[in-house]
Amino acid sequence: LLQGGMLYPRESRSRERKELDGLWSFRADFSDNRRQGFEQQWYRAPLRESGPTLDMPVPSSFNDVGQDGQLRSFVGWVWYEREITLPQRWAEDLGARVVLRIGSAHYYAIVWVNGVHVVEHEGGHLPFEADISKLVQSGPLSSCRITIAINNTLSPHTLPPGTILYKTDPSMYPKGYFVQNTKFDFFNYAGLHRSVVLYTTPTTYIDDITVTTDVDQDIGLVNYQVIVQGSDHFQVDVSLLDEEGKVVAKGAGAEGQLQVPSAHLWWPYLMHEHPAYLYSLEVKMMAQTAMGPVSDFYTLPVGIRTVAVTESQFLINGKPFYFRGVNKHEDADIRGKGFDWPLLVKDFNLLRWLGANAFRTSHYPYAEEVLQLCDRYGIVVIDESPGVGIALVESFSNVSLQHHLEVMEEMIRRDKNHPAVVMWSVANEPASFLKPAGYYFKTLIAHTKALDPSRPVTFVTNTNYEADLGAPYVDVICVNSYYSWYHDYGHMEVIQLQLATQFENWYKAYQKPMIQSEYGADAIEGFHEDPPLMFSEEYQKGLLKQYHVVLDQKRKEYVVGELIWNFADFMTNQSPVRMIGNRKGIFTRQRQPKSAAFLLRERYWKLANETR
Ligand code: BDP
Repeated sequence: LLQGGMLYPRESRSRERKELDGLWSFRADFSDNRRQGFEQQWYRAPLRESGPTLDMPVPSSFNDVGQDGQLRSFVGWVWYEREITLPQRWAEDLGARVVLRIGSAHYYAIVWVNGVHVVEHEGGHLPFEADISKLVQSGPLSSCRITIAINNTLSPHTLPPGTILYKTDPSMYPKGYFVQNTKFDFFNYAGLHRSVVLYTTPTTYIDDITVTTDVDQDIGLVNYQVIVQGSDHFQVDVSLLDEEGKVVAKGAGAEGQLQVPSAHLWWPYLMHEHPAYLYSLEVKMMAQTAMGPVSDFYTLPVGIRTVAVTESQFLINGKPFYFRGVNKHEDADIRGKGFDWPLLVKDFNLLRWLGANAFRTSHYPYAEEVLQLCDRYGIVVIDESPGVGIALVESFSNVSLQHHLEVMEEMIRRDKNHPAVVMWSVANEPASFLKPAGYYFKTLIAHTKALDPSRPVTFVTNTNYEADLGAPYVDVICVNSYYSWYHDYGHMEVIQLQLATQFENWYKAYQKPMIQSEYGADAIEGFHEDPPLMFSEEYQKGLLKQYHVVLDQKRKEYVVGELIWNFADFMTNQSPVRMIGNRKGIFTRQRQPKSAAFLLRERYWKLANETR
């Protein structure tokens, strides 16, 4: 199991935070073996001394900010560097712990500080950190140089998996020619996608907090556990504050249960007149150390709610919940997968305009700031791992499974305290009909449940119900289907029959609640054809309407949600079926509505009003 917590870096009376967003120095290693940077030790001296550098914004993907097609499709190591000046007090205060935290580096990262190797991390969507106190406190320097080498290569054992294909026919390809192949449908953007921050804590500090909640009559129960590092002799006090700042419960000790009479529950958007109620858990740690008394403070938002699954329902606070939602991507013009506040706020405004109450983080964990806004707005989340495109037998091997188990540990460690997260999705459209898939999903789902017994677990399937070897282990059946798009093209008249059959077959086999976790059609904004033709706005709308007829029948029985594919158009690899990306968005990539957005808006508000 993973060591240590991964609390979101927040300021407090005992903690400071410094963001390293902005321009970094950058170089892609175009040498034949892509290893020149290591051979010449580019981390030993400022990057500009080993050759020319580019200015690279952070956070951002590196692919789309330049005019160089070679860099856009680069596969291999890229180097980022930033020199910073630390506050003198950080360097002088031996009671301070200085931590470097990288929100996301896609895919494999190696980090040096002042030329000293401090940490490596595999996986592009989850944070990692290094305690760099010794390095910044050892010299006369109050400046430090951070070097991050990042490799975007995907192999059968990475998550998501990929393969490097060498093309060896000398009559067709130059010597050493290779391409990166993947089985997933989005562009493999890379770089520093989220903020890099430095933060401080005392040397004895709150390392992790875990909160789970329950409800007994009208009493909210908040179970908490605090992990402290740095000393065995400490005291922990916690207080729970309501939205007015009034203390409603207090506790002492590193573990316990707080009781909140007449608790305000955390409800999804439009399900209650005061949705998304958040308390604040103020944690205070006091320790006696060789250097004297030390205290640390951390405040965690807490939503009190319950989640449960029956044979045919998904319950939040005991009430049937219907996912009126979307699938998203972290994707936009120029910045690629780089975190961007204006984009994020726009997306949430669009979600609420739609009347949506949920989304799935297809197909990887999103930035923590996204989940924080979901907590605040009551947008329910199916939190998905980067297990997308698991298609080759090799990707079901023990090596791959081991890594997937670790990714679930990292993901749950980061996201466990968000009330908005109501279910884990361990994968999307794996080849779950392959023989090793049974053992793979049995182990993966059991591990996920052991890490977090409080939430249901699923994976999203497009395998036939009779062939799926992973489905027996999920709590909710999530099915993707593209009737009248990837087959029976142009024949919307078959959708109702095929969709009804899909639901009935699965339900008969498993008696578990079901979610239509993807459906949709490509439409190029401004293309109009009536009668509808594929790729027109009318076809996208028409196809959705056919799905809705059946969803309206089955949601009275056991269908508990629908998630459109996709919220917005997004970039993919180039291929003859992709016209500058995937166009199944109901919004364009620039977040302007297509006709289907208005259709969905009408539907979601109608559904919201029925269940309010
Ligand atoms: C599904 C995938 C999704 C794709 C979508 C599509 O889960 O990632 O983008 O189909 O083809 O198979 O549009």
